[in-house]
Amino acid sequence: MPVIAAEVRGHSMVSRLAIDEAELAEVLSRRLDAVEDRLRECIGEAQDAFVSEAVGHLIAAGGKRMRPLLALVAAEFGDGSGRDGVEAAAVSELIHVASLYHDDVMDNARVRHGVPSANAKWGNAVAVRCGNWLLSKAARLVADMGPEAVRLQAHASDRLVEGQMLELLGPAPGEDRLAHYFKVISDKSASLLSLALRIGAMEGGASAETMEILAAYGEHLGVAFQISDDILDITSSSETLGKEQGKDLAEGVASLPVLMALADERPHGRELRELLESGPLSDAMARRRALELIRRSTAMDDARSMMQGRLTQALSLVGDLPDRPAIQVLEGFCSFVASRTE
Ligand code: GRG
Repeated sequence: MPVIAAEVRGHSMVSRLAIDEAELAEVLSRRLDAVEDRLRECIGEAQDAFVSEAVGHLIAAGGKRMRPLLALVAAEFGDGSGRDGVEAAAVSELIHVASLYHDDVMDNARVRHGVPSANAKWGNAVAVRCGNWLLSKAARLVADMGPEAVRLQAHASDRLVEGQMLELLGPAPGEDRLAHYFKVISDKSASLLSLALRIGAMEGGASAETMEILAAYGEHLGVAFQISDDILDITSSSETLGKEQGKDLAEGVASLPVLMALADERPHGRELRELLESGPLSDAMARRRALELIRRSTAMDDARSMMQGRLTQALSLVGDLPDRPAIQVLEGFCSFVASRTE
């Protein structure tokens, strides 16, 4: 497997969340190391050196490891008789990375985590099979976690794939576009954050009630996180993103900032409507103009306040959890998401 990116080795999320309790930060960092070992072990199980390299490509290239950290934090809400959440963490990252391989094929993305995407390096056929390999590996790990974990993982994978399909299809005639957007992002993004928390809590031996609260927190956090990603797609440069900017516009996908800008009654909104009526913006000049119109409208503020609303809902759930030091990490995740678009 290639050299692991510094972002992963340095546990960037643990540092970014500025966890006050040194002991908790240390435990989580140690467990994240164990997750990396587990992921490497999984990749090493490939029967062929090329398969191992290809499926390890995006795992090594970087990523924040948000889902693994959420699973580990959720395990902290157990009754003390459970396990550390490392297996749940590895499962959630395998599924996440599988979805990135597929996503890059669908978007014809050339770059991911600042390195050539698998499809750019080896073609679509290899990239799709890498995604399938990783998803299957996750299923094998989950099979050893018991039937309830299998049921939860199947449900989340189902939502992931269907969310992506719904995004591709766009809203049905007459369907509310905003409702469609929220359905898509709940399914394609929030479902996996929620799963990570749920199976992490299960592995840690948390009560059914705690699991439900953590899963609901994950749904809100996941929706807010995807909104922040959609805002960054408009506001950040391709260099900062580590992938192409304005991806949604190029594909004709109306993300929340776009939907908000389209509703703007001022001349900006009218010009944007005219531009987007012509279909996906494959022309770079038209895309630049659309990005400028969206940035100048009230859309960014509207999108940010909807994101904040979901973070407030996530935070209110945290108050219902058993009082553990890990609570501050869940609060930290909310601050992190809010700060991404400041
Ligand atoms: C094969 C599991 C599978 C799914 C196929 C392609 C697809 C269906 C789903 C894609 C869903 C997708 C890419 C949603 C976006 C989720 C998202 C916000 C990704 C970025 O997450 P970060 O920022 O990623 O946590 P890093 O780069 O940090 O790992």
